[in-house]
Amino acid sequence: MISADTASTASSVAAQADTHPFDLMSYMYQRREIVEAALDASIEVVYPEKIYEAMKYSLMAGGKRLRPILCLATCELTGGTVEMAIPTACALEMIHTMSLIHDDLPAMDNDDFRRGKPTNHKVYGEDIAILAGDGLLAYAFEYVVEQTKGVQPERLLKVVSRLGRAVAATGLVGGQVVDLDSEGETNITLEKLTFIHTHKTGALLEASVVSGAELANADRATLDKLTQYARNIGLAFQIIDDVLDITATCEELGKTAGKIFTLKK
Ligand code: GRG
Repeated sequence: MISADTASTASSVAAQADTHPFDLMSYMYQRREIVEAALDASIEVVYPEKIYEAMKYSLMAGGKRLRPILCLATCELTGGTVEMAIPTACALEMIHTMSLIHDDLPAMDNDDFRRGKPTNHKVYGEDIAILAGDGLLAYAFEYVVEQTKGVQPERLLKVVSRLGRAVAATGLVGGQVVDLDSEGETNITLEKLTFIHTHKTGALLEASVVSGAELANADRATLDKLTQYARNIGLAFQIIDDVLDITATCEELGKTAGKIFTLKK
């Protein structure tokens, strides 16, 4: 059941769409600008400068900002505001960025380029890159709790718990472990591949979509529908990511292309 609030938001969105067709590209562009400014302001470079610079280097290195935009979008869609969701949106990007820093390390994917720039460990060394990832992960949780305003405390707790679940062995970490274990496997099962995709990529996308609505106090039925939507876009996203890995150039991707073939020996 969709609540009266959600229904009235949906009908006012529909009414607006009649007179002003929704322009997805300009919505994404405008929200991306808001996210960029909030991320830039989120980290102050203080002593010991080296670690804050390393954290900021990867956080501000570009990227589509898909996860924060999804979080803002579902919050707005279900009757909330950008202000309510922006701390969670930034935290999602901090978590995503830390996972990229660690994924690029020699112990994992061993990549030299990310988002069109040298990877964190290439600039700051492996020790600082590990710590920059750790720093971003811990700060993401502090940031959500300290900066979120105008949200019911129990909803905020749900969001914090959801973020934790998306990052832990139940999410990104579990997906990465199975991915590492599968290196060199030429006959990977669909079940295993789906596990990797839904955990390594899908878990954080799902948290991004559902957290926005959670912050806006959406009802259970709306959260369930958004969860289903998020699972589908998570899989679609990963399929496109894998296709681009084969069809796009290093310049277009901003990272090493063809990793699927080079890693699976
Ligand atoms: C989270 C504690 C913790 C550890 C990290 C390394 C690791 C465990 C997990 C790997 C996660 C990973 C790198 C998943 C790949 C996700 C993916 C498809 C990234 C690309 O996302 P885009 O296209 O990138 O949104 P941009 O650069 O646009 O943000």
